[in-house]
Amino acid sequence: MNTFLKNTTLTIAAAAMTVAFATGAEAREWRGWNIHPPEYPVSEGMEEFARIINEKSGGELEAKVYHGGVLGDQPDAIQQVRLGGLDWAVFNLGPLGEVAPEANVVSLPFIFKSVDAMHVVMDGPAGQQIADGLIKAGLQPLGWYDSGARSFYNTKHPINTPDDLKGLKFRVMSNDLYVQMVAALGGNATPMPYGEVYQSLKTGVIDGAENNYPSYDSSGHFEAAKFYSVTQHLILPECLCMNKAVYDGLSDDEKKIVHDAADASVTLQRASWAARAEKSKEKVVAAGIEVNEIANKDAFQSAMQPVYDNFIKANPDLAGLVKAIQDAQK
Ligand code: GTR
Repeated sequence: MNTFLKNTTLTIAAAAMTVAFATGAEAREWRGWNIHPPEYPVSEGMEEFARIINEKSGGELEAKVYHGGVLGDQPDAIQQVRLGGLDWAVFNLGPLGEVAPEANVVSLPFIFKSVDAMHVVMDGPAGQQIADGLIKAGLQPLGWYDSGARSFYNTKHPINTPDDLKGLKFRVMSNDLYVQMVAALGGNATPMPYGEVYQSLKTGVIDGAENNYPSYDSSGHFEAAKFYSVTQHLILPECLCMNKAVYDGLSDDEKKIVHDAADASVTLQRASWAARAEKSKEKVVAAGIEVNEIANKDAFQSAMQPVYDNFIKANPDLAGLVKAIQDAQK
């Protein structure tokens, strides 16, 4: 057995033991990973999830959230929750695409026409297929959180056409699709942990990045990169999920508590997201950020054809899912 498989097997065995422990008399703390600071819609949703679980289980289950990425960066945390080193988290579907090809479909740029369309798709059969892919990867999805639309920002100039990306280096999340996406637009991309972006913008290691308004605001990136161009190339949901072995070890009553808590946290997170998106936009504009809307995104969209073609070539079995998502929005 190679070392990775051996370690994986050992970690899965350890996870199974902790399941037995969790279902026993003593409560075990479920360690929850969160990349965001406490004052953020994802964080509020996670706190609500933990609060309801702790309350409804009468102390039998104890979910806890560690904010601010203190338990590691996102790609590492995904592996930890898969293997049982951590119990639960909210992950962006972007980096999740690296472990579940089905989840990668939402990282095809411009696949969703709007946040509302994304909700409809994720709540239907396509969302179920994506959830099944995550389950195969050892993650039990419990609900989809909002994270709006991502747009490019940089330290140099507004982006109005793909040509404006030329010569600029952008940080992207850990997913090869994003490297291809930026290359297809004529720029350079480098995957980098979220926590390193601020400093890298300040020191000129990168010229830009891409994100929604709340993250652009809370990360302080707006202080370093003042040109925000509303490309809205990615609308990525986020997944409230837990280690599958821990979930499978729960009784039916406990599963019900977990799902009720997840549903309530999704409702709270989405409402909080909508309010925060407005507030963050106002805040960065008041801080002197130059925002430019892009009325016609055709040039950006048509440049994405090779990204779609490569994806289908590498994942022919997912062509149907891509088409189903497109058809559901016609
Ligand atoms: C945020 C997202 C995080 C993380 C971050 C990033 O919008 O909520 O989970 O993915 O973007 O760019 O790394």
